Amino acid sequence: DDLGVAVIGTGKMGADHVRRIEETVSGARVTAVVDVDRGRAEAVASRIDGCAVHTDPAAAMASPDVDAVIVASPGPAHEGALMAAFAHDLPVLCEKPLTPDPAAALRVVEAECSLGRRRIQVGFMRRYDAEYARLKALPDTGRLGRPLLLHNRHRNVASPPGWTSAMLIEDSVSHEMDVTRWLLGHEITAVTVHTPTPSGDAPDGVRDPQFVVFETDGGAVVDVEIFVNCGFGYQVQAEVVCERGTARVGDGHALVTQTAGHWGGTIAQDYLERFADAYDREVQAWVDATRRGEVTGPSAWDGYAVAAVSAAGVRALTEGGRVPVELAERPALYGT
Ligand code: NAD
Ligand code: ISE
Repeated sequence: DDLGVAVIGTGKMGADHVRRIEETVSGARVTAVVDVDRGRAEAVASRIDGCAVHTDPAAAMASPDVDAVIVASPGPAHEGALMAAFAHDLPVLCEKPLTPDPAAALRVVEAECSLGRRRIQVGFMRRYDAEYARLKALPDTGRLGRPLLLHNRHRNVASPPGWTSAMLIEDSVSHEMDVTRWLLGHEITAVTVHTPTPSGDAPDGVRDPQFVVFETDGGAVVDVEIFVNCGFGYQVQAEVVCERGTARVGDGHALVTQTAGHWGGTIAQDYLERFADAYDREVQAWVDATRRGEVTGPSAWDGYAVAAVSAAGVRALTEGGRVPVELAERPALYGT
C-alpha cells in the first residue's frame, strides 16, 4: 500500500514536496496538508484527490490516512510538530533546520532517544546530490590522501523579505555545516565569522556577504563564502584539498554555448532548480526506508550538531572572534 503522507507547511518547500510526491516519487501519496494559512493549504490540496486540509499538525497526525509526516513549516515551528509526531508514533522527514535553537534540538534528540529508535530524517538534501555523492566517495579511494581544507561558495540571487544577518548562518551556512560533518567525518569545534563591508545590494542592516571559518576535530580548516544577494544566480560549490590532490563540484552542469567571440552558459536561479534531483532522491529514499520500517539519512543528532554549530556561528558574528562549539554527549542511538 502507498504511504499516506501529511505535509505540514505548504509554502515554497512544502508545496514542492507535495508536487514531488504526487508527480515523481513512487510508493506514497499526500493524504493531508496542514498550514496555519488555511487558504494556502486548500489551494495545494485542491489539486489532489481526497487530500484533507488542516490548520493544526496534531489533527492531521490523528487521521488513520496519515502514516508519515513531512515537516516544512518555518524552523521555530518544527519542535512542536516533531513532538506531536512522536506522540502519534509517526516517522518524519523534517526540513532543515531540525530546530534553529540547540536547546530545542537537544529536547527533540532526548525525546527520540526515549522512544528507543530513530523516527526523524533531517532534510539535508545535499547528501543526495549526485555531485556531492561523488565528492564523498573520492577520499575513500585513498588516492587523494587526507582532507586538509574544504572551500565552499554558497550564493543566492536575493534574500527573502525579513532576512537577518544571523539567518545567513542559520538557514544557509547550516548546509555547509552538515556537508563538513558528513564529507569529512569530523565534528566542527570552533567558528569564526568575517564580515566585509556589505554589498550595496544587501537589505539595510544585513551583513552580506560573510566569510565563515570552521575548525574541525580532525584538524581540517573549512571556509564558506555566503552571499545571499549576489544577484546573478544560485551557486553552490565545494572543493576539498587533500594531501595529494583536490576535488571540486558545483562548477555548473548547464548548457554551455559558444558563438562569435563569446562562450557562456546559464546559472540556476534557485535551490529548487539546482537541487531538484537531490530533493527527489531524498524524498524517495525516505519513502522507501519508511515502507521497510527503517529510518535512514541525516539524523536528529546531525540536526542537533548543526544547531550547536549555528549557535556558535551567530555568536561569532555578533560578538566577533573565534567561538568554540559546545556539543552534548552523543547518545548511543546515533552510533559512534
Ligand atoms: P515558507 O515561508 O515559504 O513556507 C512556510 C509555510 O509554513 C507557510 O505557508 C506558513 O503559513 C506555514 N506555517 C507557519 N507556521 C506554521 C505552523 N506552526 N504549522 C503549519 N504551518 C505553518 O517557507 P519555506 O521556504 O517553504 O521553508 C520551510 C522550511 O523548509 C524551513 O524549515 C526552511 O528552512 C526549509 N527550506 C529548506 C530548503 C532546502 O534547501 N532544503 C530550502 C528552503 C527552505
Ligand atoms: C534556504 O533555506 C535553503 O535551505 C537553501 O538550500 C539555501 O541555499 C538558502 O540559502 C536558504 O535560505
